[in-house]
Amino acid sequence: MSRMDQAYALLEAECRDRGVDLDAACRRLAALEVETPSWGYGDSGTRFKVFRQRGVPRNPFEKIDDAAVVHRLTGACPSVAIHIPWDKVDDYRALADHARNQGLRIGAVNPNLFQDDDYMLGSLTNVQPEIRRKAIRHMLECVDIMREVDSSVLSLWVPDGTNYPGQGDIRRRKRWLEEALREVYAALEPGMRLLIEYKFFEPAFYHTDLADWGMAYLAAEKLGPQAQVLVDTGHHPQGTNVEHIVALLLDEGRLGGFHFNSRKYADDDLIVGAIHPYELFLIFCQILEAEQSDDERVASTARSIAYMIDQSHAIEPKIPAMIRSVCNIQTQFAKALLVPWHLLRERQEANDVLGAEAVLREAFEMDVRPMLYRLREEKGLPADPIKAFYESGYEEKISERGFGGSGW
Ligand code: PSV
Ligand code: MN
Ligand code: MN
Repeated sequence: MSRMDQAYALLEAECRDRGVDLDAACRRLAALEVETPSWGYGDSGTRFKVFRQRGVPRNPFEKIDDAAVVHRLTGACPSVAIHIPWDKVDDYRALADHARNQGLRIGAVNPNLFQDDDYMLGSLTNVQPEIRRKAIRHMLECVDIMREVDSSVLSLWVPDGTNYPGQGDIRRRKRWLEEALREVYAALEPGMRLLIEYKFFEPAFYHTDLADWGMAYLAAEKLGPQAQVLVDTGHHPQGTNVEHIVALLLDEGRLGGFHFNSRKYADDDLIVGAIHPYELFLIFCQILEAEQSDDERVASTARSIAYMIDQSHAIEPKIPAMIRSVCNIQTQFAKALLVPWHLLRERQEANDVLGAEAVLREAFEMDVRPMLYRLREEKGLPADPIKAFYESGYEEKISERGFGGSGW
């Protein structure tokens, strides 16, 4: 028996003692799909500097090539999100075909309401009607692109806000936003979803029109069932209990998706799971518990979550950083799969404070590497995807692209 098989057998025995079916957990892990963002493959940075790296994609087609490499090595990333106009092309069907030929599909389409000069004082909430119209037109164009690339997710982040008290009329802006979203929502086809993201500050510093989950939830609730909330893990004030937000949105059937990344201070967009792995684990605990809910609405909401990475690499080598994020997600997801829910419930009902806490913590403390190795072996994937990337020669190959590819 190999060392890994022995480790798997040990983990299996430990799981059996805790009433957890390890093979079932492995099957669920194998089905986990995580979308990677096209902008994570290009050069991006901070407001101080964008450092150019050799070999980054020069166009959206090459971003897809890099996303395909991540999928080939991890087996977990069959879709890639695009951002318009960063990924503007003449022929979106050709872009979708290019993805398909490499075993990928185009996932979420992200409109960009923050880089046009006209949007300096707001896009969908601008006091000037013609600028609001321009922003709405851009979003409708994104719905057309969704049709062409066969995407079902329109992922919206509204950067609008003000820097000073009195600069804008908060209530008028709220109504303009609602009006705009109603028009966009009406253009969605059945099966398409509008995922509404929120962020508490930046680029605006005094007030942001969609600042938190409650505002995004309210907007979604007013629009209808095809609108849901998107939780970007980096978009909350320090100390926010993100898993609580996740639980609440799940219970209301309004959790649509995630943008995973890590933050230490603000919207840092670092490698997923690099800073607060326990938080990521606890988020997955809420989701996996909800997947088994007797309430079919809650269970199906949990099963339909769009798991996406939203990372932007200033100093990291792009492809290995993306693979690291995917592996970290798989690790925390695997740990959450090892929670014995019956035992947790038992201890909660007995008001066993420490015992209940221990059930979660002990799952987090388990070494799930045998699960990950088993999964990769069964799918014919390399045991160490990052090592395999460096050995593949792909880095040398793309260095021929030279410098100058931009994520933004
Ligand atoms: C905004 O900070 C954000 O998280 C949104 O999701 C954007 O689409 C993404 O970053 C890329 O700018
Ligand atoms: Mn985001
Ligand atoms: Mn962000």
